[in-house]
Amino acid sequence: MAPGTELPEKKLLRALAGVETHGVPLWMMRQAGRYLPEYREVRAKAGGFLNLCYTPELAEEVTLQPIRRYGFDAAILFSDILVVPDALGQKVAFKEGEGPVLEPITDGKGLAALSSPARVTEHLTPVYEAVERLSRSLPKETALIGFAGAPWTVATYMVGGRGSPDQAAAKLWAYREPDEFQKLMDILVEATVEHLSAQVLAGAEVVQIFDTWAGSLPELSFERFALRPVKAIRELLQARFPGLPVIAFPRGAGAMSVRYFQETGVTGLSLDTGVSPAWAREHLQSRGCVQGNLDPLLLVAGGDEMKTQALHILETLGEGPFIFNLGHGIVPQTPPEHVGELVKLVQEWRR
Ligand code: 1CP
Repeated sequence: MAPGTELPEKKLLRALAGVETHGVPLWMMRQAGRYLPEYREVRAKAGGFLNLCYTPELAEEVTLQPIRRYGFDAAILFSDILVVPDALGQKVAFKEGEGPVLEPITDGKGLAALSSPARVTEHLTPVYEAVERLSRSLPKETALIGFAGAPWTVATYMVGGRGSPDQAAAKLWAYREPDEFQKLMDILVEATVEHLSAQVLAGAEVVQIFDTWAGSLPELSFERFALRPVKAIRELLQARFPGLPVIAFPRGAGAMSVRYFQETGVTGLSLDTGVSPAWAREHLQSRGCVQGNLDPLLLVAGGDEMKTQALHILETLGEGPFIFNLGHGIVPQTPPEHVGELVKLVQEWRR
């Protein structure tokens, strides 16, 4: 935080600034979505997932739904990481029951056909309008999180054309022609900085960078394609917005998280379920705020097992700086009442 800046009041922003929070701030990745009946209703009306993302009133409404139900400390803009390839001119479709499908880009010719990364924000104005609406409609204690995918993770979808268990198409391109693949990274760094900057200008107070597939890269590639692009994005953003809190989620990074946190210089690190809380306390929390990391399937199971494991996380990391979250997104089969029980447990912990 810049010298002379006043301490923030919102609990989530206080945790990120490393100051006392009076209770643990809490939100959940994918807190808006198919597990909520009110989401499914809006989604059915919207006629297509991208339509939902690009209709400001509807994106605002589904962002607010989990806040109304549970009073989370943060709202995350309802959108998707794949709006960036869409804005770059790649064909992106969300097929019912199949997930996202893109027309794959596999060579320099495909890259040359993309539109300018400096201009992605022109296509994405409805997204920023949703952010503006939210910054007016959210309760005053709720922080607003903007987000984007990290270049590596977005590239896995752009190159593979869909989600894949091994990210083979992107990896093979990166291994065979690292310099050409780097051009895709450079395009995505620039596009991501523009996209996140526009969200901040519209009212986002924090940004989160999702690197869902970071953990599939071996060390040298992790350094080049996961760590370095996120470091560049963080630096460029904070040059424009000094003190802006940036959270990164390098899923599966394991022991490489230590260097990643240090070298990217991000404000907060979101931990996946595989990270030991005690290890994170020792190696990560001294460097800044950590966030995580309950298994989303514990939220499906509920009951004593969910409570015991949530308390284990709270007892280990709860002194802070800490934000309670899941280790990955809420899954559609989650009973909404289990979310309510977990929220109550976190809110009542040591208060
Ligand atoms: O039909 C539907 O309703 C579509 C399901 C859905 C939803 C609710 C998709 C398609 N995206 C989203 C919203 C979304 N995606 C958010 C909203 C905010 C919130 O958290 O409430 C966010 C932050 C994302 C981010 C996202 N999209 C990631 C990174 C985080 C993660 O979960 O790993 C990734 C990898 C995507 C791609 C994507 N979009 C949708 C799906 C089903 C997928 C995954 C595809 C796959 O690899 O199988």
